[in-house]
Amino acid sequence: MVKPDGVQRALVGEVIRRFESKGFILVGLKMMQVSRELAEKHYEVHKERPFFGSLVEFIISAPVVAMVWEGDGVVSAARKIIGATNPLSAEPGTIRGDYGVNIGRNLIHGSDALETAAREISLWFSNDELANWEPTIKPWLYE
Ligand code: DAT
Ligand code: MG
Repeated sequence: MVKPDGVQRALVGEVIRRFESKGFILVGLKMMQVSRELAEKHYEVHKERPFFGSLVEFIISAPVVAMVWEGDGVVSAARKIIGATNPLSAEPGTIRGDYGVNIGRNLIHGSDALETAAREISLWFSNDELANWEPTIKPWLYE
């Protein structure tokens, strides 16, 4: 999910480009203004953390772009493409490493495990918002 700062900074295309050119397959995409309820549910694991309140306020402060990507190892690969939570520690070449400086403005969210991804996809998307398709170039990406 491209967070409000990524959308405001016109980095949506850059984020999509990185995942597309890696070889992952886009199956869901929407811009949305997140409700407080969805933001709180999404970040439920962090509800006791001191930053929870400001994190929720930030996520609902402006539109985000939610996406679902498919492909071999996509969850762990996406975390690597995204980079460390704190952009100052994130390696150059990662999204956060290249574009961010502040942990509260780290541009993008990525699911951290398969089970989390399943939970988050069902939280953010209905089934009819997800495309079931195979790019014709798939044999050139996957053996
Ligand atoms: P990630 O987004 O890399 O999965 P996380 O799940 O630990 O990181 O935290 C969720 C978000 O909360 C993170 O993207 C930014 C914010 N956050 C995390 N730790 C923070 C901290 N110490 N201070 C302020 N915001 C923090
Ligand atoms: Mg996380």
